[in-house]
Amino acid sequence: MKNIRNFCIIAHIDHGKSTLADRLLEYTGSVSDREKKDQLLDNMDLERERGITIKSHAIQMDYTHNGEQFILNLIDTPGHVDFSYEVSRSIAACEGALLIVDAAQSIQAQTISNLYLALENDLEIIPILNKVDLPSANPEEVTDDIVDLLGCDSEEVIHASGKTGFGVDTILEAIIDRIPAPEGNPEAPLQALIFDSVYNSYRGIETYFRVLNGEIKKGQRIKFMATDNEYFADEVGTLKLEQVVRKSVKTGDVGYLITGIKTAKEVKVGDTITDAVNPTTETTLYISRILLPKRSILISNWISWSFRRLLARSFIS
Ligand SMILES: Nc1nc2c(ncn2[C@@H]2O[C@H](COP(=O)(O)OP(=O)(O)OP(=O)(O)O)[C@@H](O)[C@H]2O)c(=O)[nH]1
Ligand SMILES: [Mg+2]
Repeated sequence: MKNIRNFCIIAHIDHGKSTLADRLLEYTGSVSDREKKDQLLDNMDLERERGITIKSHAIQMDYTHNGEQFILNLIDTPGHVDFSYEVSRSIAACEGALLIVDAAQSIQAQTISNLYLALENDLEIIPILNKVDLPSANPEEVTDDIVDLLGCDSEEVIHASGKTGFGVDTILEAIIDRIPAPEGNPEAPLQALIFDSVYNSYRGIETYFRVLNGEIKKGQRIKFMATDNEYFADEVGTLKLEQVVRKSVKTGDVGYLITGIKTAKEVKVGDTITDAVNPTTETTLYISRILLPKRSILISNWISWSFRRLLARSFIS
């Protein structure tokens, strides 16, 4: 468990989340040359047609760092405001977030609102100044904006380009060093958080979850706590580019579950999966844990940043 990192990628629309995810997948050898294509995780027809992310997409990468094996679970999220609910669910399954900011466009509305969601869930934030290859990039000024917003040091802001792959090694190192490993008790009764689900016409609903305590095993009799419905775990596994069937998915990890459920209503995002015979006594309080102190620091940083920007602009004009 100490070698697992769960993180999401958040940003304003088009700041380059899915493209940077491509580079992370390539660098870690998670895609073969044959499988490579732009914005690989945008696998819905509509996403590919429009070049935007609509659903969150989870994928697992294996990565060796200083001779140690790590499992990195990445969740790419949509940047468009209409999909913020998607983002909030993904955030709840992670310990850290890559906050991407376009070096030409700087901080925008969804940068801030997605950052709020991440801070409310107490995620470790890794700020990334992306698209530094652009001729219109303004790295110094935008780094200052990020520093002002987060109250971090400028050295913590990683300069990167999803186009050229610059900075990807530094990002992976930061994921391992700065994002905490998941906590949880592998011996406790199963407690897993549902963060997403998709409908598959052959297999019924695929439920995506993050195991908080215990483990979920193939063939286990499980219960969804909010609906009180019981099912058999017909298949469990982890999420590589293709799903990988496993005998069990353990504490701290992210995976999928197939139970033969056909109606989407039965799977509620935010619900807890537990063992039917030996249920957990914990309830998941993941969605929207409000950490007021952090939020107020952020708001005051934001106000001072906007104010300084306004002053700078009036000087220029
Ligand atoms: N020059 C340059 N272009 C980039 C870079 N990263 C992404 N782009 C381009 O920016 C556009 C948006 O990239 P995406 O990766 O789809 O952005 P996104 O943040 O995933 O977008 P949404 O999921 O729709 O919010 C695409 O045309 C990319 O080719 C970069 O580092 N440099
Ligand atoms: Mg995207």
